[in-house]
This record gives sequence, structure tokens and C-alpha cells, in this order.
Amino acid sequence: MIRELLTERKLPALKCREEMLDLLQTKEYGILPPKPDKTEWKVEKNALPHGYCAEFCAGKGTVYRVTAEMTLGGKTFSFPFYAAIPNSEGKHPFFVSINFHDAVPDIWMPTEELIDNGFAVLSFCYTSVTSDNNDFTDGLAGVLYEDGKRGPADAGKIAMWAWAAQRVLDYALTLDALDADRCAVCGHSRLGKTALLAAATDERFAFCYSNDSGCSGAALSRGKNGETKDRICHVFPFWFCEDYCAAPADPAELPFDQHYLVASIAPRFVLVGSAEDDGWADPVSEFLSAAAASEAYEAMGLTGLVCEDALPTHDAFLPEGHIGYHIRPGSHYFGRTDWNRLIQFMNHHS
Ligand code: GTR
Repeated sequence: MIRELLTERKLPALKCREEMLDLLQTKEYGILPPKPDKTEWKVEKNALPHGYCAEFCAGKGTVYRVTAEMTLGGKTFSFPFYAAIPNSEGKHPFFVSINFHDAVPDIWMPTEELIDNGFAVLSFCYTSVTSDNNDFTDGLAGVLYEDGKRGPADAGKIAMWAWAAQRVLDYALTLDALDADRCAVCGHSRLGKTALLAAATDERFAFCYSNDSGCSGAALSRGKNGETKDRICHVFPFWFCEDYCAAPADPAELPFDQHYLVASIAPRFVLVGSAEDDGWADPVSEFLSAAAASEAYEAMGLTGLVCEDALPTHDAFLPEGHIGYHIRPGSHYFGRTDWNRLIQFMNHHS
């Protein structure tokens, strides 16, 4: 059944990782900015604004506010993030969380629960990097582009947020308390798209989690329900490179589809999360993309998605392969169930 559903989508065949990343960057998200020439980390311990540091996660964790101060092409750029690290002994697995908020803890990120499970979390607010709009003079965009003008294959906003997640990883890898072999980049919705791109283009991320990433994220564009390539380009052209939105509306005319993005993470682990009532993101297209990307893993002698020959429903969780998938009841949000699936997936493969 899954094979037939995939055949109907008429997907382009997978290519080698280098070629897929080249297509995705030059024709969809834009080319990621170069690494900074130099970075300094300004670290403040217990720097939460609300004065509850001593009680942070009931004394089980410590929070640091870090500012990444970088030199890039002769210009300077900085953005802040928070690192919440368990106080217990040993090396901790961790998440680089691309976040909609800059509050720590925040209602969408159960920091105490993550720390209780032995995980650290480094979180940054995406708009601290560059605004979520068409202003290419703002933040990192302003550092990269003269007068806010970019070329057709230059980075859009998603590529810039993905780059920032990689800078947070640069810092994480300097810490003895963190386990480089068990690091995940994660995000929800537009930031789920971002997490996939960050992991696809940076082999240091051992795990990736995209939650409800939908259109131009995990979901296949060919045959997709809900949001379409045409629609997303109309409303959010600045998320992508200019060439993506200048390309034909019909995704069948693109030389790639979104399974390239998932497949570019091979041989590393990726968990695709969907929500049953999230028709806009389209769980079936997210699942089929995971299934189609499996071929890249199989070519490496690994298992991709391990599933029955049926579409998963309700609260299915498929953690066995290098590509995992879960769907939960409910709509479009990143909640505790999703975080817990991610923890289970990482523990399963550690
Ligand atoms: C929607 C957009 C989706 C998704 C979502 C979000 O408006 O159409 O692709 O990214 O925003 O990020 O919340």
C-alpha cells in the first residue's frame, strides 16, 4: 500500500547527499551563510531575569545565558541563547531547540521534565537572529546583505535560523558536561523545517526532530494536501531563497521533493512528528516523505523507517529505524507528548 501511495506521488529519485543538498540550498532555502571567522562566548551563570535561579528546575539544573559574539566577513554579529544543564554527574544528551520564545523555562518547553530525564537544552529565540519577515536589513540578514538586497540563491530566513542552530552547537561542543554523540536539533512548524535543514547541512547533529513541519519541511510537496508550495511562497517568500518562489507553482516541476531533505540526514537519526488534526501540515505527506527517504538509509545498509504496510494513525509511534515517525491526537503545537517521543526515540537509539 505504501509503495502504491509513493508511486502515485511520482517523486524524483534520491541522489547522493551532496547533490541533494546543492539542490535544496540553491533552489529552495538558499545557501547557508559561511561559518564565522571568529566567535567568542559571553557566559552568564544564573542569569534568568525573574530571580528564580536558585530554584531553577528545583535545584536540579543550572541555567546560563550565553551570547555568541561573532566576526563574519569583517562585520560583527551576536545573538543570545539559554543553556539549561542538569547538575547531575556525567555527560548529558542535549537538544538545540530552535524556539519561538526567549523565555526560559517557557510553556512550550518542559525544561524541568527534560532535566529530570537527564537532558540538557540549549534554546534560542529565532527572531533574536533575524526577524520573521521580509526585512533583509535586520539582524544576521543585515550583516550578510548590503542594503538588504540578496541574490536569487542567497539564504532566506529559514537558512539563517538553521545557521544559528549550528552556532549554538559550536558552543555546546565546547562543554564537557554534554555528550556530542547524543545531540539533537529540534523545532516545530517553520522551526521544524529549520531543524531539518540544520541537521541536513551539519553532520555534527546526531539526531533531528521536526514536529509538524509540513509544507517545505518534512512533507512531500507533490500531491500534498493543505498548504501548498504556491501558497507558502505567496505568504512567506522570505523563508526561502528567491528562486524557490520564482519557480513554477506546480511542485511536479521542481527537480527535488522534500524527501531529499530527510534523506540528507542519513545515516544519522531523524524523527518526524505529525499531529492527527494538522491537515495544513498534512500528516500523510510527512509520513510518506519519511518512507521515501528510507532508501538512502537502506543504501547504507541501515534501516530507515520501520513500519507496517499501512498509514499510521492516532497515537502511532515508530521508533525502530534510523528514521522514526510519530503521530499524536490533536492539532498544530509542540507539546509534552512530542518532547517525550523525542526523548524515547533518543533513548531507544543510545
Ligand atoms: C503557517 C505556515 C506553516 C507553518 C506554520 C508555523 O502559517 O503556513 O507552513 O510553518 O505557519 O510555523 O507556525
